[in-house]
Amino acid sequence: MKRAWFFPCCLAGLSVVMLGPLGVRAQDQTMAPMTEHAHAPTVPSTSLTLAVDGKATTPTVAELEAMPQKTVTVHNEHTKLEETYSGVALGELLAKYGFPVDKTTHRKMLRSYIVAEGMDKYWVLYSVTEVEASEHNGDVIVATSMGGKPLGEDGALKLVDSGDKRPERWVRNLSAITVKSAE
Ligand SMILES: Nc1nc2c(c(=O)[nH]1)N[C@H]1C(S)=C(S)[C@@H](COP(=O)(O)O)O[C@H]1N2
Ligand SMILES: [Mo]
Repeated sequence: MKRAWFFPCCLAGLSVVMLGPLGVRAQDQTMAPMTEHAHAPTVPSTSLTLAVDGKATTPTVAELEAMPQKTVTVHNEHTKLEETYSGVALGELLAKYGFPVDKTTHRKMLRSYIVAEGMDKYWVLYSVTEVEASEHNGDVIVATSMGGKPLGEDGALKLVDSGDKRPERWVRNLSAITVKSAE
């Protein structure tokens, strides 16, 4: 008798655990009014244009994946899920493609900023100091996978940061990173 009880309960419990988050997300997409959170149909990113002081390079996704990888687990306050992303630290990317931080550029780092833009032209700002591992506690990475899998509708590249309480500065379908100096 006990066994007959156990299995149906187990299944019911499991489906709540598994369908719960999906249910929330599905409702979000169909019933929520069109806000800035909403996923508009978008063109997936396939490459990244990185411009430092007006000089642009276009590292391929394969080149990004060949660099040292960083994995971060973050709480997505929007989906209420823990998400594990892997990719390259943005600080390392800047170091390799035009903004190495050393004694000669340290002051410039303090006064420089990053515009990170998606295919849909959504864009956000970070300071260069915020993406430097030697300066800041949070990690900012250009992710190429989540949970060991490709990013799907989030494109080839997604900017993710572990320091923000909300995912508003995460950029899906990341397509361009521009570094500028405020001085
Ligand atoms: N490319 C792109 N990235 C974006 C947005 C967007 O409109 N376009 N919205 C942002 C906002 S406001 C939020 S809250 C999160 C939500 O993303 P998620 O639904 O994928 O968790 O994505 C952020 N990244
Ligand atoms: Mo948002």
